[in-house]
Amino acid sequence: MLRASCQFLAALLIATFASGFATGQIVQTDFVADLTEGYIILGGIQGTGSSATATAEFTLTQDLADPSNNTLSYLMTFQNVDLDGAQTADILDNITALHIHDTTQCAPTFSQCQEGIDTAGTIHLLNIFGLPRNDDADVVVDPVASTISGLWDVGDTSAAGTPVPTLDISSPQVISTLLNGEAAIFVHTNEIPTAASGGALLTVPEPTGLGMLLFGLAGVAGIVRRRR
Ligand SMILES: [Ca+2]
Ligand SMILES: [Ca+2]
Repeated sequence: MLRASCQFLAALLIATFASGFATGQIVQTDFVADLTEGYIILGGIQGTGSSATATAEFTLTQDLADPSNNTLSYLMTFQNVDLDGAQTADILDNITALHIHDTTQCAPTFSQCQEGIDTAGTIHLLNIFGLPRNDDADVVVDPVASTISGLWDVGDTSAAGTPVPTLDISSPQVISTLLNGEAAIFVHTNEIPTAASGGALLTVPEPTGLGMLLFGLAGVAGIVRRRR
């Protein structure tokens, strides 16, 4: 048993360090967003009264050696909204636009914008769906599953964005905004064009290779103690 445990630990050590070398230039970060109306603050008023909500998962993959390989994958699952305008006869629940915003930067043309808390007038990092256009060539809208998914990469439209020109996913400024929790998704509908729901992209802590190694060491130490 002890021998097997030591063999397991050795394999874990090799796997940990082999993985570290093999993926040393690649860093992945997971995010989630809870797109509830509670996040929205418009003109000092929190909440919109809309029943539109969604959950969202993201994975940022950074290639430290070549940022042009950076990507952000996303999967959003919606409730009480109409993705294609055909799910309900009511037009108010139709999604008109879906964007990732940088909540720290107001576009100069929006005097009512409040940096850090206000969707109205903060710049777009990515126009995912609807107006003004779909930037992501990989976006998939599935009204049956009520999901929107895709992959933001440098091949996607980034110039001439709205309200001001946007940066692509290779930009250190975009990466910093994401990692600092300053990016947010906003869902715009006919009912509430300013944003029916929204939420910040928050990082998800994950067990690291070192954490797995410490877990393995603790397990072996426990076995040794029991044998004594
Ligand atoms: Ca509808
Ligand atoms: Ca893409």
